[in-house]
Amino acid sequence: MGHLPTVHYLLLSVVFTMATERQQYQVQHGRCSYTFLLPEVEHCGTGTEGPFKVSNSLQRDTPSHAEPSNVPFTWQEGKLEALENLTENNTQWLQKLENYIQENVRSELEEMHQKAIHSQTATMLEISSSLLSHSMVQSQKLTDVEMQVLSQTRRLEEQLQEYLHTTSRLEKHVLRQASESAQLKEKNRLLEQRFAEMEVRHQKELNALQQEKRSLQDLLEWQGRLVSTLEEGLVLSSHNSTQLQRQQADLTDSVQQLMATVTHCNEISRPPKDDMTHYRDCAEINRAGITHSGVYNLRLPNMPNSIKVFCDMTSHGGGWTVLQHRQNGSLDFHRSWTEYKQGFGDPAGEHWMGNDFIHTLTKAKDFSLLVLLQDSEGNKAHSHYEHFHIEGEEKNYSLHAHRFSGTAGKTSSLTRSGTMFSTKDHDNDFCSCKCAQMASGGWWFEACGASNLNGIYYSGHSKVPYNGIKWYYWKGPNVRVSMTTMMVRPSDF
Ligand SMILES: [Ca+2]
Repeated sequence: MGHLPTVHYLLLSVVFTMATERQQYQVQHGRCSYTFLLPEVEHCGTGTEGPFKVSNSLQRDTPSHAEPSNVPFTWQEGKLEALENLTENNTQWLQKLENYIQENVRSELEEMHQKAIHSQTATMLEISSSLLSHSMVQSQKLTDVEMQVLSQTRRLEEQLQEYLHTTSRLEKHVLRQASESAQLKEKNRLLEQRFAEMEVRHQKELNALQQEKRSLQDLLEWQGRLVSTLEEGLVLSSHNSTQLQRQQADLTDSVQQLMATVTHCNEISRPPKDDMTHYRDCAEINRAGITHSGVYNLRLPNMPNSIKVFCDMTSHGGGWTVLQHRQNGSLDFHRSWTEYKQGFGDPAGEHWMGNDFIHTLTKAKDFSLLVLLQDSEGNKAHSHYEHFHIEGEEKNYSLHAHRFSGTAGKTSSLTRSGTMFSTKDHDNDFCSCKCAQMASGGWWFEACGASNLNGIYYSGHSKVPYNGIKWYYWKGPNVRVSMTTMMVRPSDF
């Protein structure tokens, strides 16, 4: 219905054009123009053919003022009829025009409608596209959210699995703990039972021990009484022992007096040739023509008694008085100061002459010392000192030996001059220790020195210990010495 004003406007425009032009009509509608040709009236000629002019102008309801009012009715009727026909034609034409216009308008409307539809469609498409893109974005977001949800779900599932696993483990642990707890309870019960049994047993034992203790106390009291009795007996025995010791001392004195008497008788009854006992050393005996090695008596100056010595008449020219000799280890050399002072052993075998005799012998004149050695393999060597003597007991038998030579080492193994003699009960060495106890035997120990011919005699093939016989610079500390001899002879022999 909104198109009706437009149609009226078109009609007015058509009317206006028809009034201005003849036979050809043009309608302008927007950018389009429409041209129409109207049919000519057959019975109406041009102005020259009659007094009535027929034009294609619009029908007028009122007659023109120029026309005369005295025109005959027939002609007027004819004219009216022609006008009616014309009007009818025009009306038809207008109807056609209207139809045409309506048709065109409809097509326009349709076109507009189509355009509107297109526009709306485009808009809709645009909206759809926008919606689609929006939908895609939303879909992407949804996908992301879905992925996140899936990830979360997966993680939760994993955590759930882990929790389940942990729970299972904990359940097992709890079960195991419960089992162990039950076992422990059982053990505890057994232990308590055993403890109760032991307590009973210990109580019984304790009772028995207490009874035993009482018995022992009784026994102890009885033993105490017995000890007192024994002590009294011991005092009596000691008194008897003292008496016995006195009797022994008296007997010893008697024996010594008898021996002195016997010795005196022997000296009185001995023939004059026994005056050899007055030789002061073996060199004198040798000089006297006796060249057989053996035991001889010497009488040293200022010595009350003679002394038996061994004279070596063969080695190194003979005439040697032997001070010390070892050959088989049969004699113990770990002796006291007094024993070394007086001498010990048998001159025919292993012996020590005695420090007092050595001092007396070597102080009388200038002596030389010869040391003979032999190892377990039979190898022999010697060390010689041109000058040798020892001092008296007041100077602890200090050693003096000079002018060394020989085959038992290029260096002297004997300690330097001035070294004092030490025994296990007299420590005169230069060591904070006690060399005589460590190294064994009596010797001129320095600290403790390179020699000790009075050490322990070791046989066999094992390594020689520190307390063995030692002459260090001969073959070192490990040589096994099987024979030693120390002997002196006047330097001028
Ligand atoms: Ca010492």
